[in-house]
Amino acid sequence: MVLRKIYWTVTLILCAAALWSQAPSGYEGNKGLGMGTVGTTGEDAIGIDPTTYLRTWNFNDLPEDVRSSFYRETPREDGSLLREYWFTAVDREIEVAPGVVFPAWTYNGQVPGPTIRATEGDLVRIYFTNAGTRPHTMHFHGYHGSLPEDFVFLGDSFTYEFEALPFGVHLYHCHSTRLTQHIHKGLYGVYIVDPKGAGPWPTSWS
Ligand SMILES: [Cu+2]
Repeated sequence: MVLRKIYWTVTLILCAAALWSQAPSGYEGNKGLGMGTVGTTGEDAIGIDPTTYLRTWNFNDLPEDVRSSFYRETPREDGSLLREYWFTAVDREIEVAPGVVFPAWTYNGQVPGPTIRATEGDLVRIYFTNAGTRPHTMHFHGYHGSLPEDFVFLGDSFTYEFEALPFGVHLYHCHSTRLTQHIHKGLYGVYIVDPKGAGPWPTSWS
């Protein structure tokens, strides 16, 4: 009986101490909960450097000889450009926090996928290969010529071609079902269409 009383007394004290230690006295962010920044993952872990990602479109972060394997532009008679892209869906484990690995499905090994940028009226052509483990697609918001349900099966390829319209910042993503699963696994990216006559694109932030 005495032992049982001691047991419950100690248990209550420990519970109270635990609650007290977590109570946000004079709230100071997450300090009271022992949380905060615990490290970094780095460029190699997640497939991209987030800062570089914000300044990158049409693979312009790559050396020219490497870039030409993923992107090519050709002038057209009407003054617009044909922009050609090479995209591959591939599974890849990415480290979303130190020691926390997420089995992602990616476009070209990165999440979000590479940013596509064109000017209103350009012709966009994308050679897409599915090297992943599920049927995938590329579906572009804005004008697009293909149907979302045109699944590209494992090992297959598909060419998307459409006029860049309307201008704006759009989304592209995989449209295979379950749609939410394919997007949350990492198959999405940015598709920018600049207005015609908007002038040269910036090359730096300064
Ligand atoms: Cu997919």
